[in-house]
Amino acid sequence: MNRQEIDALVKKMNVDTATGEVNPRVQQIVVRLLGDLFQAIEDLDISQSELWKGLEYFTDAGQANELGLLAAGLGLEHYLDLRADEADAKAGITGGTPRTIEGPLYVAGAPESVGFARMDDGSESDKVDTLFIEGTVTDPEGNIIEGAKVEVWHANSLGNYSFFDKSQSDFNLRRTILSDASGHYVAQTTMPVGYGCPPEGTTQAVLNLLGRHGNRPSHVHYFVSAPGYRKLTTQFNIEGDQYLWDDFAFATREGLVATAVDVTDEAELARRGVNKPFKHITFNVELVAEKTGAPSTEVDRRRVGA
Ligand code: MBD
Ligand code: FE
Repeated sequence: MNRQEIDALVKKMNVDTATGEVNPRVQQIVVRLLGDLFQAIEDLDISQSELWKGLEYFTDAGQANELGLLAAGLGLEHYLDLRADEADAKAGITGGTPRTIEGPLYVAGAPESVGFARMDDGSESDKVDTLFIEGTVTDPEGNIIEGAKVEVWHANSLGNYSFFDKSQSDFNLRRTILSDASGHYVAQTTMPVGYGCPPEGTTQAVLNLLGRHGNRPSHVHYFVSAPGYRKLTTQFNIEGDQYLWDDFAFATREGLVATAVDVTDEAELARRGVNKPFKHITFNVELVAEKTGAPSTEVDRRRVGA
């Protein structure tokens, strides 16, 4: 069939059959995606068995709760960032810390504090370097933003995230820090290790068939928000990781590479209240003022709240 015939067929089956109230946006999207799928079946001569394998794949991926991971791994989530950047540019919104993907592992409701938070529960203190992360939240002109909500989350020394990894304590390595009167936030935590897709999982299965790995570099996620400013979803990825520019989720971006500096100075250790050398990352955040008519930075997606 040609595209005209396919579109006519899709319409006959899914538009002309409507007897109840239609959601026009859903209809538009379903009709378009079905037409594109039928066309792909035609062009690639996709067999019945192949089609069922595909549907069974989505069943399995959904049951494994890996569809968010798949969206990251196939670059869908990064593509949406590129589109959001384009939309911002069109709306005249420039500057500020670059966005990058949320990923599938955020948990709402982390403990909140002002200025400082200890993020780790101490269970890995002997295995892994202590990391201090600090920065200032400002607008692009450098004006301090007090009371910005800085939500931070990252993986442990095995690349695993609390809640999804039930062996970790509740909200381990997840905190919400409000910037202090100087716009400053400080997090004391442990050095994250890059995430790897579950090797026997559904996402890795498709990556294997594409000849791809499923690894991320070491990174730390952020949601930063403040009244009157556009919500920022971002992360920094840490210099020196072998996957820094070979991230299976394509989240590393210019402006979002952080350097972990070794600190050994005794006076500095004492000041921080720690008894061994630590790593230090500076990650300043610039939020852009909200603008009426600008594309929304809120993404409505299902998120767990433990
Ligand atoms: C992660 O930690 C992550 O950030 C993404 C995008 C995908 C899988 C795991
Ligand atoms: Fe992550």
